[in-house]
Amino acid sequence: MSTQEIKVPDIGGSEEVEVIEVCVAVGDQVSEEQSLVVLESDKASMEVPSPVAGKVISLAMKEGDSVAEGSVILVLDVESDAEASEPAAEAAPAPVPDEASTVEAVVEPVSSQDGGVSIETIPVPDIGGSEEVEIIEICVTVGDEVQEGDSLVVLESDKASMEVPSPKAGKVVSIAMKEGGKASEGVAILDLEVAQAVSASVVKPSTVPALASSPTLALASSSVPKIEESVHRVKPADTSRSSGTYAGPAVRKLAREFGVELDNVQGTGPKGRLLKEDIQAFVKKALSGADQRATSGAGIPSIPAVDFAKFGEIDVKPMSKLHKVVSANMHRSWLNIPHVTQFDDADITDLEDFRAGLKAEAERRGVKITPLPFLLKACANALLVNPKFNASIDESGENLVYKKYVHIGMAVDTPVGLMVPVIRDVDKKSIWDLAAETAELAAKAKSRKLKPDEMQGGCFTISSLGGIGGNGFTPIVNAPEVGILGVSKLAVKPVWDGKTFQPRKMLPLSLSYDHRAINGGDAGRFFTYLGELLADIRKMVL
Ligand code: CAO
Repeated sequence: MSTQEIKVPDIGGSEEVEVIEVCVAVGDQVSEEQSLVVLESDKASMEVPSPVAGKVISLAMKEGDSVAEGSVILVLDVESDAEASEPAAEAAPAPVPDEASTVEAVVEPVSSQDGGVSIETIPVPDIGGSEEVEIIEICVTVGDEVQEGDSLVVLESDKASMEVPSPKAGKVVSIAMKEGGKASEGVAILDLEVAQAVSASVVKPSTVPALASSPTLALASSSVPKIEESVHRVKPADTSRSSGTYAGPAVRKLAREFGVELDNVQGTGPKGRLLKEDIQAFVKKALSGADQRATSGAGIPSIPAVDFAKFGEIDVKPMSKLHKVVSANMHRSWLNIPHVTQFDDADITDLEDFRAGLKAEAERRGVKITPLPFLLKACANALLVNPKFNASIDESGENLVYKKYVHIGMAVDTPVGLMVPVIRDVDKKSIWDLAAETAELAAKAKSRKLKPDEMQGGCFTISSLGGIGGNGFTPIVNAPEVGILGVSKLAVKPVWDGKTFQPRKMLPLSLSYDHRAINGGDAGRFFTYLGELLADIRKMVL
């Protein structure tokens, strides 16, 4: 092992500068010119690039330290890079894989041909752009045999919790994560010993003998961890990123001057990088009051703390991350949106007869057909006819965005909290398709297998408590949508037909809407039209 101390270079005469960011961690493989730390003096911020490639074996500074020219930043093992680059020379250069297939390309050349098996590092796949998500559960232990599709870990981001399935079958040889830690796309989860046949298709036959005779492979056969570390390892994230945000020093400095949290700003530069303009726009919006986060709840007196234990036995349990996110979203929607809720009963007697008549075919097709697919279809139809409901107010608060697609969210009650998967292009799908898709998405939500993109892009939401009970409720609009339909439990009620009371199957509906985007007349028309469609579903095909 040959080591090299990397020191703070000439920093333009500044005596003491502050370390504002350490861009690498022990174990990272860094390339030449990759930023190691960000320093900041009174006059400037600067990134210190690595003069050589190598592996970080120790760090000599931490954020907040005051350092000067010549201070040791870190120690690099400069040989480990050479080891790594040998087999990697054959690999596709994929710094941070975007997809599982890319990951295979990174893993490809390091398959050890030992005893007909290879060791493969399984990285965190695309998790919808979330960074630094919490590892809430490790589902396997070393020695476990896993099948393709078996859950390896459960991750929980601000938006969702998700299980990461194994892309292939194999035996767990080591686990690189621990519960409570953080993970991002591309970070190693664990190492799998997989049958050689699996990798045979990705390792070029000509590559294998060459590797087998190389000194590096000799090491691989006797020391698997060394090999995976030097070759399987996924390159660390962009060095200008900390806490999930890409930004250069000048942008960070500007943000600090304004007291702006970088994580709250949406980057518009390449790869979502934050630009000075993004910080300026954020500050401008906050000052003008257009940023809802800055104004929500202002002036609302807080609820006083109560010592509940004074009144009897209690049990305090932390809310799941999902619960906290849902709770914050509800609060934000409730505070920001002037809600109005209208109520009506839809006569679905004929729809219910029709649905009952589909029972045999539903059984044949293996799907359960509840009123929900009909409600989705009727809402899609009503959204197309009443485009004000298929719109959002944009972030400036000055424009309405009308959507030409009809994606509808469906509230699903799960053991860990409320989730809202989104069914795309509802207007283009058949009742059978919708029945199958709602069942599939509800099952995925309940087993925490929804992907973040399956919960995005909704135009309108249906919250159906019909299977549970109740005769009415006031749903909260799922911002930035402007409408939500609450569905309660069907009841047979006497309805006057002009001569006599008839027993009719009446479905209690409640429609909440954002009164900034929709006025009562719009809502009345939407609701009446929806009721007519449900009363006579033949109208949906007109
Ligand atoms: N009135 C009477 N019965 C109804 C009904 C209604 N409005 N809607 C559904 N049902 C019946 C179904 O036909 C089914 O009957 P069978 O078991 O006899 O076939 C039963 O109730 C259960 O239906 P389901 O709930 O399994 O299926 P669904 O398609 O109606 O709903 C889903 C699916 C995912 C929306 C539902 O399971 C769910 O999670 N609902 C809760 C949504 C929620 O929490 N909303 C509140 C959000 S705000 O906190």
